[in-house]
Amino acid sequence: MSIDVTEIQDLGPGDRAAFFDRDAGIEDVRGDVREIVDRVREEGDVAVREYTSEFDGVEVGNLEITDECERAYEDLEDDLREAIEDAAANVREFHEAQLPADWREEFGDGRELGRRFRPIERVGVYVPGGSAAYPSSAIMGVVPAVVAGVEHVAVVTPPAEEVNPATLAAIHAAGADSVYSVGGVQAIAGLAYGTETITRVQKIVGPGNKWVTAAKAEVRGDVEIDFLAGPSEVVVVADGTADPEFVAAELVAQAEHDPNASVVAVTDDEETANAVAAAVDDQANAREREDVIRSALDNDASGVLLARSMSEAILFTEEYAPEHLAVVADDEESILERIDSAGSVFLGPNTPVAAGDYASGTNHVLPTNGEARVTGGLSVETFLRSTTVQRLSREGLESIGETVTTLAEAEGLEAHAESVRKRLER
Ligand code: HSO
Ligand code: ZN
Repeated sequence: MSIDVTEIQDLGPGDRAAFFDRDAGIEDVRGDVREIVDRVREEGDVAVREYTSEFDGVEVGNLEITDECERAYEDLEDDLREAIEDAAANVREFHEAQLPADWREEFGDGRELGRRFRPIERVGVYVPGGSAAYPSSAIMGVVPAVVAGVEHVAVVTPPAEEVNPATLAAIHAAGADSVYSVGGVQAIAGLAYGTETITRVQKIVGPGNKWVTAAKAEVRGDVEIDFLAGPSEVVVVADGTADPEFVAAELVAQAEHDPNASVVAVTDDEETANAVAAAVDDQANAREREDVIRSALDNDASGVLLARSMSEAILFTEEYAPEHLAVVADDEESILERIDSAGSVFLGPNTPVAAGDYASGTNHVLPTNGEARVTGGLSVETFLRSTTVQRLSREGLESIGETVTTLAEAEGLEAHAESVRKRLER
């Protein structure tokens, strides 16, 4: 079975909807999720342990495993520990560059106004386990929180017969304060409402499967969340100058994450389109996770698309709003100029998405399912709140006094007007 090239102009409304209205399937599990959340909320640790035994098949001893993470870090092979440290250092550096400075400015006629940034006090980071146990995701979730200055960073990660030691080590290296051996819906509920062991947090971030994502949607409102991060996505925009092997490698790489991943190449060059489709097929054959890759390639939101012009390719991409956007073309910057909706952008032939997945320093926890239309990925700002600050001089109060009293009276809020007049009359 090979992957076909489809012309964008031939896509019917149903095909277009499959590309543009992607859905992580979380609505299907909302009912079951609600039940689990409610029980954890009412029964705490007892419910957490029962669900862990039921869903993970593990009887956990200590729910808290903070010290085990430190031990895993110390026992890890040197090259893996160094790779974790290198990646974490780059992620730290990039996120430190994002730290906003507090500011105050004089806005003419006596209004001194500014903004101040302070970290949220307690946050929870979900680090996936199982076949998607990613040490890199521990770094991506925890490091920005630490850089933002969050005082208490809790991590939850599912237990298993043998939890990936690199994941535990990365959680420690990233700088988490407390780590709990719990995953799935019960972990999100534990963080949202607290249990005897788990301290409740104010914001929950991080990727997860559809259960975890549905649980985040369920507790949203009682606790802040980042956004709903679903299976991986990439759109590669390429012209006739792109190397089809590289383009195909991007599709195959993100496809290996999840049978529900969505991967697209879009180009205005027919020869490139055909070569990419052939290369995807070839490369998929050679990969260990071929089954996962083939399922992802089979998705209705995946494919190799031929556009009549780069403009058509760009419009398609903007409407898709992919998690990852790679641009491999003669003039990448002018293409990027015309695309606003993407979680993270990779420009040029030497910039594989895997670089950002692991080690260049940008964050890989990114909006999927078109959420890139309204939000960016995890960043230092995810963990900050801003406060506005002001001081008016006598002239400042005089200059806006009448505007305030007129509007206050129009709203029937006489006491507001009076609080200004009292001062002006002095
Ligand atoms: N590409 C994933 C992140 C990841 N890649 C983790 C490798 N490990 C986010 O969509
Ligand atoms: Zn990846």
